[in-house]
Amino acid sequence: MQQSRTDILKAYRQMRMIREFEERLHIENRSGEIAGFTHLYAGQEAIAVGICEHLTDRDYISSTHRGHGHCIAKGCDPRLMMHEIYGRADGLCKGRGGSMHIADIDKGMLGANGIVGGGPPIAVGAALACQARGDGSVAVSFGGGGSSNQGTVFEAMNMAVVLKLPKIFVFELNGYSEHTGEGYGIGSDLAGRTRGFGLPVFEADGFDYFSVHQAMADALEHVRAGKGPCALIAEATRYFGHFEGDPQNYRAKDEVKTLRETRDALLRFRRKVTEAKLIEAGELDAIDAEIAAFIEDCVASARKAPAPGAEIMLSDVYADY
Ligand SMILES: Cc1ncc(C[n+]2csc(CCOP(=O)(O)OP(=O)(O)O)c2C)c(N)n1
Repeated sequence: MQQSRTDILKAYRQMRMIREFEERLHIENRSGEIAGFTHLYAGQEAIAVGICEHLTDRDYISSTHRGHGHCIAKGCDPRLMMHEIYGRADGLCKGRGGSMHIADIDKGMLGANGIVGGGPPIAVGAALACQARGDGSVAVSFGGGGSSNQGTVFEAMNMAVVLKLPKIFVFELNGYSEHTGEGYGIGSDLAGRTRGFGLPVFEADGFDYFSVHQAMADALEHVRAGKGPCALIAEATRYFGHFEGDPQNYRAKDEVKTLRETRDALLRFRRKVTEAKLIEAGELDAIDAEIAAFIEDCVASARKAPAPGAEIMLSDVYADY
């Protein structure tokens, strides 16, 4: 653990923010006030935060349908995200994107994406821009195990290798793709498959922030040395259904309960930093309480905020140059 106290507290705050955001949305979804599908990221926090803690606004990420955690980790404002998910006019994307299409270009967050495998080609374009700028910036795509079966991802991996781009392909293996076990749906060893495309692979324990943080440091060293793209593969879990409302009949009884009790990323982080006497438990408790109150307030303000009027239907349809 070579990170400073400030870095460690920031990482914990980010992971707690994601967890609280998602746990609360899980409850709020039942109110019927949130339109569209919601896919929650709780359980995978260590991956988004372990990776994005290395990035600045000059670096880019592309995300997935399960994008809230990536957005928060990359610096999007959680209050504006909450307003967006409620479809409000003052949401991060003016209420037009909702859960699955949150983007914030100023933060280098190129967008969540309802198309499985849609993010990697976009991030390859961003990596080309990074390469042209030559300032050490990089592009990262996040994707689930299911996305690794998509032709778009194969093409993106090949293009990144051909152009030797500063691009990191992150695969988060949370056990399932919709309702199909990844062990069944991914027909070959993913690391081997990725290497077959010419990408070195860095592997991490996705339940452990420090493991992901180290793997990302190694991945960045590789791409910033001009050696071309690489992949980062991390195993994790999701605590909720594929989407909100998924009855999850395909999961073993008590599967999630056991994972929460034995492998939870936040509990593990807490244990590590308190046992190493880097941080006191009380400091983490204070962050938990502060974030709980903050999310409560975000939900309250989102519920009150006005919806966009019909006039916005015709604006922002085409880009102005
Ligand atoms: C091109 C395309 N095919 C199918 C779907 C339907 N779909 C939505 S999410 C999903 C599973 C994605 O699984 P994975 O990539 O492992 O991500 P996870 O949901 O586990 O985070 C599928 C098949 C889609 N949105 N886009």
